[in-house]
Amino acid sequence: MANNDTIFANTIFALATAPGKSGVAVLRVSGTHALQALKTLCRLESVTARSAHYASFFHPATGELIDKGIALFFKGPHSFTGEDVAELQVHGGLAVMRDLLSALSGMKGLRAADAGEFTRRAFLNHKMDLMEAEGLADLIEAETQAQKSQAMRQMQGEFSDFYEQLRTRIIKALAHLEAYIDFPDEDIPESVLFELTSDISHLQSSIEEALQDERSGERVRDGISIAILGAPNVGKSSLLNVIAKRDVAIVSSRAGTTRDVIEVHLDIAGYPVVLVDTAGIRESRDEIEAEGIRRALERAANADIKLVMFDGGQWPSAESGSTSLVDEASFVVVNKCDLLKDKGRESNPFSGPLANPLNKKPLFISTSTGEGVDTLLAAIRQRIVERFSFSGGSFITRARHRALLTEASQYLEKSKQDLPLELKCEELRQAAQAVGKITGKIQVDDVLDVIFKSFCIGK
Ligand SMILES: Nc1nc2c(ncn2[C@@H]2O[C@H](COP(=O)(O)OP(=O)(O)OP(=O)(O)O)[C@@H](O)[C@H]2O)c(=O)[nH]1
Ligand SMILES: [Mg+2]
Repeated sequence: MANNDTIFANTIFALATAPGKSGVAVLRVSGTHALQALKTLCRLESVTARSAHYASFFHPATGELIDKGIALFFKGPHSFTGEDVAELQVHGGLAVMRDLLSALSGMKGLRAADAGEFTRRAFLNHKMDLMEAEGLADLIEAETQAQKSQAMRQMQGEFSDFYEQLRTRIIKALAHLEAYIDFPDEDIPESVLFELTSDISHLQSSIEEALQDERSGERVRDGISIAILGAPNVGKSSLLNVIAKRDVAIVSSRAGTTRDVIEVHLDIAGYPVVLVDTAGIRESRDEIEAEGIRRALERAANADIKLVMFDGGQWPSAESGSTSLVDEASFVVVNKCDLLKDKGRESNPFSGPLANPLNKKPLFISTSTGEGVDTLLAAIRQRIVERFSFSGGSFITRARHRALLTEASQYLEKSKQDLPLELKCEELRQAAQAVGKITGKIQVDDVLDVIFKSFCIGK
């Protein structure tokens, strides 16, 4: 049972490296008792900050030598959390780790850290803002190049600058307006209100511009979804397997083989991609297949890119259920081009202004011979880079940022209405608060738990 010491302990400790066997593991201790803990463990009289000490670590209860390693001390506020921090670099053995953790947990004022607690303290001690903390979490999660570079930019405060400038501009407008609050309305020069409305409109345009980013920041973070769609038996699962380079989905000559949504995670041009194979779309009385088709259509609606597939053996005849799925976000893919009839490549049911205003050019492939697959992949790669790599980058990487920015824009809109000055000011204040919540400049206790719980323990 936790005693009072544990409950009120303000010094936290955790393994900062991944649990398991490793050459070196790092344990981190943060809080007012960090220095004392280090001295006790290493039996040192004094410890120099920011110097590496080659030390022996002893269990205070048993006196047993646990390990030899490096001890480091960072005096607050010049540390990651802003508090006194001790870092122990030891051998990454399971028994070493268990003994060290047991030694630390037996010390007065120390307790095991919660998930994300080190970063939370860094935020509370103003070492980083909320945007930067989220960037750090994303950096740890990053698997692809695009994810890494976006997370780095966010972690280094590039995105925070955008939001802070926005907030400062709103506050300036607010201050300007507040200066007139004690004036009777008729004494305020027309030009002041006119200038203010124009400033607010400029602010709104900056926000709208940021919102119109094709959700590229969120896509980079969460993955771009590509759905393979089409009638049964056209070779959707075969294409998934070819692109994934392994037998993920069952392929058979029986129509209606795939019933569920099958996902494969890939890295295309540095972007995280979720490639989705779906059930063939047709009228079906079979309850399970019908559910599969419903899920396929749902995926189609949410996909960033659609690969709408047709059977080369039938081409240029094309199933209407599939043709209706072709839109701006689609590629028309004709599979089984090894079975194409003479002149099949010249026929295009999608050409002509009436047949299809999008005038999609089909890509001919054969998952059996491999023909055209590289060309299709190159086309997908190009589309991803075109759509998701904004030169300036997106400032929005989570739904939270988008919702608050949208909210800010709505408050700005209201502030332009014909309202008493006090109410206009209130709308502007709310707009500034919404933007402030993005970087955490405005206290946001309710979201802190959600954000920091998603970190791993030790970060
Ligand atoms: N000749 C030829 N046959 C192919 C090609 N690609 C796939 N097939 C065959 O077409 C059949 C159907 O392939 P699948 O990949 O299971 O088709 P699917 O679209 O996933 O089918 P459902 O899951 O039923 O919707 C299998 O017998 C494949 O071997 C191709 O390029 N050429
Ligand atoms: Mg299939």
